[in-house]
Amino acid sequence: AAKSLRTFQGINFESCLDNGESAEQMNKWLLEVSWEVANKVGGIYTVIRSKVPITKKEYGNNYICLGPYNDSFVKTEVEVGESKIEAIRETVNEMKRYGVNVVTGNWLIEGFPQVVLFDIGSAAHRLDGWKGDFFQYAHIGIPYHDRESNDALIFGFCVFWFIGTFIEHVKRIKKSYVIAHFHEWLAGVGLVMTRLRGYDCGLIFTTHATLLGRYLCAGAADFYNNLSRFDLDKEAGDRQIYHRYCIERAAASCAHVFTTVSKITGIESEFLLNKKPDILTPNGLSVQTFAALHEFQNLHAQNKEKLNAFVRGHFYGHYDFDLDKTLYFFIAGRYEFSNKGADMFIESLARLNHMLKSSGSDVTIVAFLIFPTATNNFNIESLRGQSVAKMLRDTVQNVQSDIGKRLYEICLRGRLPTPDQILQASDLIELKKCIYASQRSSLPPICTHNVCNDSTDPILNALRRCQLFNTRYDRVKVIFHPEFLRSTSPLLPMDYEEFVRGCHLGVFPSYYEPWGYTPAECTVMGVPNISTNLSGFGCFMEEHVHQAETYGIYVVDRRYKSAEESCHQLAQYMFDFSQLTRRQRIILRNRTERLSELLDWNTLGIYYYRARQMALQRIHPEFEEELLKCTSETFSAPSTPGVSRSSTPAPPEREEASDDEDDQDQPTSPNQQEQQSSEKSPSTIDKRYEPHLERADSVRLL
Ligand code: U2F
Ligand code: UDP
Ligand code: G6P
Repeated sequence: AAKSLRTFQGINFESCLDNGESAEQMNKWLLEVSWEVANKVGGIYTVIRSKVPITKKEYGNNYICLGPYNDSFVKTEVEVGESKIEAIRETVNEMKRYGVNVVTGNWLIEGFPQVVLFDIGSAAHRLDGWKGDFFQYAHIGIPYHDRESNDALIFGFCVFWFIGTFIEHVKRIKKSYVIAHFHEWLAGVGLVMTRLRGYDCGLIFTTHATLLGRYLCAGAADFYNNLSRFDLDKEAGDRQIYHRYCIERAAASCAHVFTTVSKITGIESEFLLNKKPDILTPNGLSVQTFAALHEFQNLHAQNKEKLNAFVRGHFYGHYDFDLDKTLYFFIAGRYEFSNKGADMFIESLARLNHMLKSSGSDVTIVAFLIFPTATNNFNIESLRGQSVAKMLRDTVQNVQSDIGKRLYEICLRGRLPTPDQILQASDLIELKKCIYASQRSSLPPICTHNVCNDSTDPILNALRRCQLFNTRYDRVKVIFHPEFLRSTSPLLPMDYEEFVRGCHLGVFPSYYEPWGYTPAECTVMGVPNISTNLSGFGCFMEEHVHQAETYGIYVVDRRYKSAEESCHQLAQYMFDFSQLTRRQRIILRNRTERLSELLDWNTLGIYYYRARQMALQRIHPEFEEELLKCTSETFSAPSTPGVSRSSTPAPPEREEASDDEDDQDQPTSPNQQEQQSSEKSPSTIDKRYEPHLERADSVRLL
C-alpha cells in the first residue's frame, strides 16, 4: 500500500525525482520565501518546516529558505554561520555593504536547510524610497501607519534585491534555473517586484487563505452564497486593508504559477483575487514525526489515563459517571469562534446531550474546547479539584500501606487479622475528612481559567445559552481550556500531541478553513475526526477516500445544507460515535491511522514538484517534456476547480473483502463481537462493521 500511495495514476513521484542530473549539476535553485521561515506565526510555518526533507531530496543544497530575522527564534532554531555557497556569500556581503543586516545559517530542523534571514529593522531607513519604487512599478501605495504592511514591504524589497544579485552570481558559472516560491501576501511584494523587473526567475505564489475571505467570514457575511457578489474594492476599503488586498491580488496575477492549498480556497481565489489557481498544493505532514506504528493504540490508552486523572479531579463531588463509559471529544485551534465552528460544536453538543438523555444512554461525553484567549490564570475551583483528588489519592495510599504493614505483622505471628484490625478507626477518620472536603456546593466549572472578558466571551456565552453547565443530569460535560496545552501546566500537564492521542474524537466543524491541520494531525495519530466540506482537509478526504466515514473521517455538509441541518448532522455523527463499542472504536482508530500515508509529504509533495515544473516551463519552454512526465490528464488537482460538486458522495463501490485482512482487532463474526463487548450498539452502526473491512490500499487515490 505504501508504495502504491506514492503513485498517482501512473505518475511516480520518486521516479520524477530520479531523472538523471541533480539540481546541483543543472545549476537549478529553489528559493522558498515566507514570513514564517524560522519564525512561527501560524500554519505556514508547519507547511514549510514539514516539507523541507522532501524538498531537499530534490534540490539538495540548492534549496534556500528566505525569511525575516527574528532574534528570539534564531537563537533557538538556527545555527548561524557563513554560507558555503559563494553566490549567497557574495550577495549577502553586497547587501551588508549597503547597511542591510542579513543573517545566514542552517535551520535546526529535519533536513537542516540553509536560511537567509533579513533584519527588517536594519533596512527600515529605506522604507520611504522603496514605497516610492513600489508605487512607481506596481501602483500600490502603502499607508505609513500600517506597520505590518511596512514590514512586508521592507522584507519584499530585501528578497527582491537578494534574488536579483543572486541570479547574477549563479548565472556567471553556467546557464542557471532559479525558482522562487512565495507564500501568502506578506511575501508578495518580493514576487511582484521580481516579475515587474523581468528577472530570469520562475515565480510561484501560494496563498493559504485570502485576506478578504478571512475578514468576511469572521464577520456576519453569508460568504459562500455571495462569493460572486462582493464589491471587492469596497469590502477591502471598509476594513482598511485595501493596500494589503492589492499586494495579494498583484502577487497572484504576477506569479507564473499560482497555487492554493485546497479546492475551496481555489474557488475563493477565483472570485476574490480574480485568478484561478494553476494547481492545488494540499498541505502534507511529516508522518514519520507522528509514527508510533502499532504503539499508537497503547499511546491512546496511556494518555487517556492522564485525561481520566484530570477528569476525576475536575468533577470531584460530582464524579458519579463511569470513566469506562466516558468518551473525550475536543475542538482546538486559533480562537476564531465561528470560522473554526466552535458555535456549531456547542449547539450540536447541546443536541447530543438531549439525544443521550432521551435515549437513556449511560455514556458520558466530556468535550474539551482548547482555544487561547486572554485570561487571569487558572481559576481556584479548577485547581482545588485537582488538589482534592490528590489529597484523597495520597490518603488512600497511606491507609493502604499501613494496612499492608499491619497485615504482615499479624500474619507473621501466625494469626489472621480481624476486620477492625484491617481498617482502623483512625483510617476511617482520615478518609471521612477527605470525603467531606470533596463535597461542593457549586457545579464543576465549565472553564479552567478566569477569562478576562468573561461576560462577552463567545464560547462562555454560547455554553450559557445552551445551558451546558455540567450538572449531574447532563450526559455531555464541557471544559473550556482557554490556553494552548503544555506539559508544564499544573492543571492538565500534557502537551497537545499527548492530549490528542488520549481523546476519542476530534471535532472541527469549520466554516472558514483553507486546509486545517488539526483534523489531519488527528488522522495520522489514529484519532477519528469530524471536519466539514468547507475545509480543505474535509473536501480532500471526501474526494480521495471511499466511504470516508468507515475510516473514522466524518465530513459534515456545511456547504449545501442549512446551519440547522448541519448541526443536526454533526449531533447525529457524535451520537452514532458515542454508541460504538470499545472494540469498534479500536477498529476505527486502526483504520483512521492507515490513512496517514495519504497525508504524508512523500505523497503530497508531488503537487509542489509539479508547480515548480510548471514555473520552469513557463520561463524555459524546453522543460515541456519534464512537465509532461509529472502530468497526466487524470491528474487530480484541477487547475479550475468547479463549484458544481454534488453534495452527496458517489454511491460506494463494493469492494471485495480481503482474505488476509491484517486488522487483528477485527471480530470474525457478529457473535464474537457480542461476546467481546457487553455494550450493545444500534443496528445501523453494526451494519457498517459487519460486511467487510477495506484495506488501506483500497483508498482511492485521485
Ligand atoms: C492558514 O493558517 P494561518 O497560518 O493563516 O493561521 P494563523 O492564525 O496564522 O496561525 C495559526 C497557528 O498559530 C499557532 C497555532 C497554528 O499553527 O499552532 N498558534 C500558537 O502557537 N499560539 C497561539 O497562541 C496561537 C496560535 C489556514 F487558515 C489553515 O487552514 C491552513 O491549515 C494553514 C496552512 O496552510 O494556513
Ligand atoms: N495546536 C497546538 N496546541 C494546541 C492546539 C492546537 O499546537 O493546544 C496546533 C495544532 O497542532 C495545529 C494548529 O494548532 O497544527 C492549528 O492549525 P490549523 O491548520 O488547524 O489551523 P490554523 O490555525 O493554521 O488556521
Ligand atoms: C487501546 C488499547 C486498549 C484499550 C483501548 C481503550 O486500543 O490498546 O487496551 O482497551 O485503547 O479504548 P477506548 O476507545 O475505550 O478508549
